[in-house]
Amino acid sequence: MKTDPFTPGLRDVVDLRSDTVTRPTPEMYEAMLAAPVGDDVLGDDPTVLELEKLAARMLGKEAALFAPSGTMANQVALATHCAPGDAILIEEEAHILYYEVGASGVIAGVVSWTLPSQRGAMDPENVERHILKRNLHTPGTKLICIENTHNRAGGTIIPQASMVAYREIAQRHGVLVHLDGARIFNAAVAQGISVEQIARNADSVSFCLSKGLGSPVGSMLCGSAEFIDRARIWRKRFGGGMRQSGILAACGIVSLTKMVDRLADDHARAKRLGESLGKLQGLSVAMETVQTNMVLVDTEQAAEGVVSALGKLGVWCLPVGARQIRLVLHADVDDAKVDRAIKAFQAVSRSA
Ligand code: TLP
Repeated sequence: MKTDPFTPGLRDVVDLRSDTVTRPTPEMYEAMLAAPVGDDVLGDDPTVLELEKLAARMLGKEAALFAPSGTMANQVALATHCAPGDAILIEEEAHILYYEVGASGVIAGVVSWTLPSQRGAMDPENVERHILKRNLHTPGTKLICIENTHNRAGGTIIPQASMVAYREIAQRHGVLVHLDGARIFNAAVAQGISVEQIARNADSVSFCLSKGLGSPVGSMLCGSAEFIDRARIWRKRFGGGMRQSGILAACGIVSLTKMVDRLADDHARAKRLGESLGKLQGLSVAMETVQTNMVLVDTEQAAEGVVSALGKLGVWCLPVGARQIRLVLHADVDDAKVDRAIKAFQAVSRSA
């Protein structure tokens, strides 16, 4: 059986564009081959059911739903919790706002009330101040959205004290909390706590199997059994009901049972990479933001030019601002590739 998932010639590329780029592990290929499957829309794919049970148990929720993407899991959550015209409170650079092409307005029809943050963490007092009671004039706040770790802040962790504060505020005002926990396992591993300790502060949690956990496709939405029953209808409405999706869920089970602890390696490599790059001419790295598997590199030169020069040296990354580049560590980037990335940055910074 052929299990090399790399396009010929591209195995040696140092791909730091995202942790979404990981190829399936040999164990995932074996799991796919061996997976019993059924029809998940009809509710009888045993591998999907097993994955959903496992995810719910790990997150400390009653139930879970397998979704094709993190975007769909988030948007299904919004549509399930909210009615059109409801307000959500959300951090101003959240993925739900920045990278989901306006879906919250188009699909759930919610009004997004945005708040500033410090490294992704909104000030709880400010959150409380902005909860609106619905009246003739204003939309009512239905949901507080949190992102942990926070992507655009550089993979930063939302402090547990803030997570607890958001939950308490929500309970006081009768609103709900949705956590975009695409990288909740990075947050847990970096803090040495369980995902359940983070997830208990939210009514619903989405997380991705296809990022640091290495699956080719898939995300989970977790919450109460009643919430997941309603979310399943929304997933169907989105066209997200899949059939023999046990093939994909089999990889998700490998992700949750075998790929969690290794996230610590990505975090250590991110620190090493950030420290080395911060010393180079024309580059700087705010190391206090390097908390998990991402490094935001500030460049004196236009980021686009630096990214294209690195690309010619076989190091791929993405600009996230006019003078900022994001590097993401993951299972397909080992120590040797980190060394190659550092060398490529050295070469580019010398020639600038
Ligand atoms: N993030 C991707 C891009 O969309 C930016 C990346 O490369 O980081 N929540 C968060 C916090 C995310 O970072 C992402 C993906 C998602 C949701 C959406 O997941 P997918 O890509 O599966 O829809």
